[in-house]
Amino acid sequence: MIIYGSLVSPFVRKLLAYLGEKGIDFELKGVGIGDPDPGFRAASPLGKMPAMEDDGFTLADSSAIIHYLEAKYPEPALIPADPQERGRVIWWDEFGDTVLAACGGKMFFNRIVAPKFLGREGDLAAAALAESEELPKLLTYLESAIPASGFLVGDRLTLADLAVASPLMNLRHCGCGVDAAAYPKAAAWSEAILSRPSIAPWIAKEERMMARVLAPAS
Ligand SMILES: N[C@@H](CCC(=O)N[C@@H](CS)C(=O)NCC(=O)O)C(=O)O
Repeated sequence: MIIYGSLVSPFVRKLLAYLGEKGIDFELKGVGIGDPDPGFRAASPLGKMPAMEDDGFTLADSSAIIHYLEAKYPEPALIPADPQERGRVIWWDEFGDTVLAACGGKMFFNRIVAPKFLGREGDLAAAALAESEELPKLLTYLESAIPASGFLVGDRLTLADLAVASPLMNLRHCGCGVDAAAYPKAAAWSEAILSRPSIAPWIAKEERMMARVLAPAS
């Protein structure tokens, strides 16, 4: 199976963590925004990452790919069968992919991707507004919703944990990771999820890449 994407995308990171937790073998083919790679373009009709090619079957969108893989490889289940738990997992996946990734994306894109990867100025006012107005509301909600189990749904890891922790990594790249003084439960939970062996080696690689990208020009 080939996964197309970049390590710094929250959607790609979520999928890589999922693949690691499931123990599914894959090859990561690195692509950037607007990449002309023919395999990527064939797998992703809108040119967005991640995309997948599995024995000739192509699919884009992190959640679509994960639902496909969950049906193909049911164990260990990361999308529970219990109706209420399943509903909650989909809620958190949606929360991570839409509001949280969009908020983090305003900071990550405008402060890092635009100037460092695309060679143009980002909208710094939009980034500042997202940090001061949007993010506190989302982290306050997350802080209030983390159960004593240490997992967002039930008493074990699910897609919910991967989907919400992944965009928080992009905030960390911007120097505004979860503040442990203000959000102690969210900070401890996200640290635990992002340290799991399924994703920690990818994060170490991405941090090395970001250190190079953000290093002052000599
Ligand atoms: N809902 C999609 C979102 C994918 C997405 O927006 N990926 C971004 C990178 S983080 C992208 O490829 N953007 C390029 C573009 O919009 O042209 C998913 O979960 O995979």
